[in-house]
Amino acid sequence: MQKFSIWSLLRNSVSYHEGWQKQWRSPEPKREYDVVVVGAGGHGLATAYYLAKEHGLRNVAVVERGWLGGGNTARNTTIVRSNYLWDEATQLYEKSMKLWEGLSQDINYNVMFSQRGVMNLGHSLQDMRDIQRRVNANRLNGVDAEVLSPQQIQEMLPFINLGSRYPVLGASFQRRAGVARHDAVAWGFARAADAHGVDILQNCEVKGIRREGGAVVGLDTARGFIRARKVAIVAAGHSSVLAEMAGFRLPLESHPLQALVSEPLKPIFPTVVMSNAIHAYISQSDKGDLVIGAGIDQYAGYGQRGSYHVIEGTLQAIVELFPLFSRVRMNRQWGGIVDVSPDACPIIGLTPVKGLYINCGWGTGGFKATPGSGWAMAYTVAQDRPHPLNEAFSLDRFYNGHLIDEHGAAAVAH
Ligand code: FAD
Ligand code: PYC
Repeated sequence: MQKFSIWSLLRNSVSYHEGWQKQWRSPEPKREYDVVVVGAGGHGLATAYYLAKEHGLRNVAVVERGWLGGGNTARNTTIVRSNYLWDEATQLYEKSMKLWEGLSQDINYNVMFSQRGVMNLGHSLQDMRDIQRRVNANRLNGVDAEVLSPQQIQEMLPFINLGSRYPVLGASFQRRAGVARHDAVAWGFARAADAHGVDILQNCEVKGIRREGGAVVGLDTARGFIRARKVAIVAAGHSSVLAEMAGFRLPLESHPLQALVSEPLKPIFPTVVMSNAIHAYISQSDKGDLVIGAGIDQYAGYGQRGSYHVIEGTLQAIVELFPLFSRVRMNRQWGGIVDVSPDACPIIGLTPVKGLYINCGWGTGGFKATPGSGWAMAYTVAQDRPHPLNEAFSLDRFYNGHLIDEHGAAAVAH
């Protein structure tokens, strides 16, 4: 694999950047793989990468119905944090945070991880009690967290309106949290997985999952039948569709979730601000756009678009908090399909079909988990059992009642 470094950049700059190799191959599908991962979003690509890197599995393919990274991975607002409430969730997201901190070096690809901090605003006394409790829980788990007073918030954001219809009484703040560049995450994992021999098969929709004697044997795809010893479903908003192909059901609802970006502005917004209570969050990309997101559309659906009344409510809230932005023009809007579980936590583990594994239910918050999710999923597939980090996130919890209710820390209303 061609290495990115200051020297390779310099070398290529004098030859008009014509010497760069393709970042990954586009091979024909083999007849058979040890593992096929369904879904080339960040989570699927990370799973394949860690299967190869950590577990030495090289006969691996990732099959994708469209283009790699074209699902939620390329549609999200890129917030990365690990300030969840419950021990199980905090440890999983914190594992991911640690991987983020070394990711660009590990995969030799700049994912532009920027630890500019994430603020979760409190607008009522109950919000502030919840914030105190979550900050305490985070600290007990060794995760950095602090409570900011309104004055401290105003020092960071002098133009915030603390006394609007949504009074700001304080916030939780995680300094190690921030944002990363979503496309780069998909491309970086794809390139690193490909370098380990993983075949990435785009335009290869899975249309059926073949089983024999209760075990998976392969996939019917748009590019023919592919035999597989093991299959990992990592298909986000379409997880239920794939589970149905394998004859079991998932406790998930698929909903549209949307975001929008403004025209580019000079750097003005130094951190990330989220408000669960008013369903709005905002940051500024390195290009200068304000990146703004909303809560989910309440109806279930597979249309990758959002609706106007949600945009209107979100922008109303943003302008109340930041009147300065009232004349900024919005440039683009889009939606993704998120797979929401009843306790706002993911499912990572075994399924009722032998050799078939599932990673889904990340809902509105899976981007931050991309490396950790791939790492835990790779372990689960390679060892045929969950890692202690994802043991609590099995499908069984919906039968035995050991739910991990993270609605409060999900930070986006659903
Ligand atoms: P995806 O990237 O959706 O990958 C799944 C892939 O499976 C897709 O490429 C799809 O085409 C493929 N697939 C589906 N069916 C098939 C099939 N039959 N055959 C083959 N391939 C198939 N999370 C955060 O942590 N922070 C945020 O700030 C944040 N903001 C968000 C904002 C928006 C607007 C949205 C929509 C989501 C946001 N999320 C955020 C959530 C996050 O984007 C997702 O949880 C995460 O990207 C899921 O990653 P993934 O790789 O599992 O999914
Ligand atoms: O989980 O932090 C999050 C998030 C932000 C926007 C959407 N999800």
